[in-house]
Amino acid sequence: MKRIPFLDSHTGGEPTRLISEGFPPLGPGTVAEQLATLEQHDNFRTKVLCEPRGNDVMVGALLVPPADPTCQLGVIFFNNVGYLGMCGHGTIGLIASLSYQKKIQPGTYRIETPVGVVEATLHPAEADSGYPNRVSVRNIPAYRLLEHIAVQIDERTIHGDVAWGGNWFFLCHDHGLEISLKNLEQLTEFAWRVRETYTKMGITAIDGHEIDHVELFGPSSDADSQSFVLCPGKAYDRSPCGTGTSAKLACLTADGKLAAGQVWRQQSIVGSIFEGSVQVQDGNIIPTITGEAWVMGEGQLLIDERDPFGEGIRM
Ligand code: PYC
Repeated sequence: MKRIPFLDSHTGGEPTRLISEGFPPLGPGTVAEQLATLEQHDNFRTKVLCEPRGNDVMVGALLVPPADPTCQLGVIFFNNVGYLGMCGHGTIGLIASLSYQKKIQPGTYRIETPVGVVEATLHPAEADSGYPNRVSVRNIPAYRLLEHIAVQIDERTIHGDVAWGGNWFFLCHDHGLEISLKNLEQLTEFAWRVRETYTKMGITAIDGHEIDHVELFGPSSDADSQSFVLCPGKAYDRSPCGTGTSAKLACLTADGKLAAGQVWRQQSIVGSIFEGSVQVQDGNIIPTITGEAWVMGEGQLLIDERDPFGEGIRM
């Protein structure tokens, strides 16, 4: 029987499963190179994250050694269908989990990800209120690649921007749907059709990369905006999506609707809120996202060689 320790947290409702040991040897390279090696052992991802041990909503965070000497941590994020570039809610979950484990103290940590270095600041907890769990993530630069792309869905034409925030997003406002949990099925099917349609139209990000996250925005009475975010494996993000909020901030900045340092509050479909702002440095838009994560489970995954579903159920 193989045992893999895990620590589960959620950030604004979106789960992160932290795994710090028990994974295949990934070599001494950069985190991007370690990810390339991990992809050759993809059954590790399906074992620890897919059903029956995990589920479609969960994001895995594999803690790996950084190659960049300025970084204290390295991380590879993955989900039910593959690997992420960066993950905002996952970074908040990672740092709050390490704080719960007393492996880190309040302060700023540089983290190497496959798409660049991010900085996470663990804020001190209020006196006597438990482990510090409020985290700000200074992301890699975000930018808008394409603006106001028309996509025909049945008789309707909707429009979206394509932007990078550590993953690729199609951001749409004129979808005509209410961003509400009661519309979950409709929002999921609509966002999936939007993704299928622009992909069939040949609209891609840089290097032909699929735009694999869709964000539908609407008004909010508690924040500046509320969003429904559909992730690559068709699960919706319970959090406001850190990389998706970064992409949104890049578009707002490009449109002159958000000044450097101004706070933008993005609400998820379940009601959780991230606070975001940008700095503009040498023409680069650098988003910072703040949120809280809560640990909710720890233990060991048991891998029994005889288990017919021990490798996980693949999508
Ligand atoms: O918070 O960046 C994020 C994220 C990406 C996918 C799910 N959450």
